[in-house]
Amino acid sequence: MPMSREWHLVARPQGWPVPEDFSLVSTEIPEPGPGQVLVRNLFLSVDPYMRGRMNDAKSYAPPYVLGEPMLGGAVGVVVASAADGIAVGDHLLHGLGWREYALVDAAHTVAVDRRAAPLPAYLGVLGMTGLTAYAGLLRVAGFTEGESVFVSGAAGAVGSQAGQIARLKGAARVVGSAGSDEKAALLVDEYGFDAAFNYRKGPVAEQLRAAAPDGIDVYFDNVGGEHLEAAIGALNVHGRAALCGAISQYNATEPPPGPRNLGLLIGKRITLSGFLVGDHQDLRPEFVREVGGWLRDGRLQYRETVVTGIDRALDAFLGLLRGDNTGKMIVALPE
Ligand code: NAP
Ligand code: FER
Repeated sequence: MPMSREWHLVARPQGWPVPEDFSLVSTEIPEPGPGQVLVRNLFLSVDPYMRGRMNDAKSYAPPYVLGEPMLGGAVGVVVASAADGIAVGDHLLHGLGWREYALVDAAHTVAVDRRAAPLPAYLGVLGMTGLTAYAGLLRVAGFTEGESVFVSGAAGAVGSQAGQIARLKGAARVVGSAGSDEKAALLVDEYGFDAAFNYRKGPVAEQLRAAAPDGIDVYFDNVGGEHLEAAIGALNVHGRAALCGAISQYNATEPPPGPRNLGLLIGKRITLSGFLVGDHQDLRPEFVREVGGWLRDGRLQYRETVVTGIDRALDAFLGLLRGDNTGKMIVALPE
């Protein structure tokens, strides 16, 4: 009998997750009940926020349950349907990733069109990470034409898109940071950033000052910690920071020290705004229209790092936390 494999969390990671915290489990493939569809997953998303859901801590998303399959974005093809309006062969976006076959309530799926875009794009550039970049830069930070922008995590899915949106919307200067010389070069050569640096090569504050000598008006923060402190130092009067993520702290076992220069917010009238993409779904139609247009015109570039095989999904997730990816990290499950 064909079986479905799925990744379970079996122990809560302390610090960096290790393979022993997870288990790849085989289960029988279920039949859809009324209103349900059975989806053969084709592409899984692994995302930094999943690290937070591995902790037993109250947060915006509930913790993963020990001994049960983990959750996450996925795109797949319907192989059996007991739901009105959904047919075998349809492609759907849904939230039951980390597994080969998903039994999903039709109400919790979104149809995707693979002729309009390659399927993994619905997890990245036209999906959750893309909307995060769009909403964070344009709505949360309130970026306007002629401003200077600094993006951390800039070679990743969200960051590479945030920086390019700033450029396409008329930024005076776009600066990015990333974790290798190759990634920094990519930001300038392929994504059109004005300057970029490798944060591993020296203090962020110094490298940022050299890259943005006239300061910055907007900071898109994917990293937190030293990056946030450096950005507060570089922000101009009335500057804004959109706090998107703090990946430098996701595996910390002690609370990290906050930026030591929060006093600067007062005189510079700086605003720091945390946000969740889920609160900005109303922007989706506008986001898809505008980003879809840039993709068709070749004005927006994106990369994906694709890891193949359900048995390698955990490697993909751990690699994401280490920075093995350039652009969106995707797990492909070929048919
Ligand atoms: P990503 O940037 O594609 O991948 C994560 C990247 O983080 C890695 O490639 C790595 O790149 C970098 N990184 C790892 N450890 C780091 C450290 N100590 N210091 C600096 N960089 C480090 O992931 P993503 O999905 O686009 O997410 C980016 C950020 O946005 C994350 O913080 C995520 O939690 C957040 N996010 C927030 C929302 C929201 O609604 N608020 C939505 C989506 C994502 P390097 O090689 O450059 O180190
Ligand atoms: C992330 C991906 C998604 C993240 C947050 C979200 C902070 C938010 C999702 C939501 O709006 O529910 O990596 O990190």
